[in-house]
Amino acid sequence: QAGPPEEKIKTLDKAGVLHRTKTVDKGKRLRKKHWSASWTVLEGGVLTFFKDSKTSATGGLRQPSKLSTPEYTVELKGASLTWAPKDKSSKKNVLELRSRDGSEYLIQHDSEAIISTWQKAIAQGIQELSAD
Ligand code: I3S
Repeated sequence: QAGPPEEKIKTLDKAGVLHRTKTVDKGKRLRKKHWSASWTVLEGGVLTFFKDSKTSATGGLRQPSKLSTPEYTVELKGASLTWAPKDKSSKKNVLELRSRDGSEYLIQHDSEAIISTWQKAIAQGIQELSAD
């Protein structure tokens, strides 16, 4: 028997457009950075970067996977998040996310206020999952 509908709705922590690039794939450093603006969703302990930034906010919040293809999904369990050291990028406000499988991503937004809210939300997600 199905529970009440609210149980099936995953909690959305955060969504928005961020600049991101993958720098390491499962331990293998990628030769080139390809920064792109990407619709990004944090929910249920998973951070998903979609292929583009054009998914509509309203539709994207509800069912992003039906509207746009996820390019990268990062499980926050066992991940770590730090501010990227200056040698990783000349851009400002860059976060470095390392996943448990040894992949690394840089995440950036020109607005310090916006990147700070993502930093807090992702760090909190990581912390909550490590408490399990
Ligand atoms: O680590 P790099 O090589 O300085 O990263 C830059 C390159 O990925 C560059 O691409 P091209 O080599 O095609 O120009 C990007 O346009 C830059 O944004 C990268 O540097 P930053 O410092 O922005 O992450």
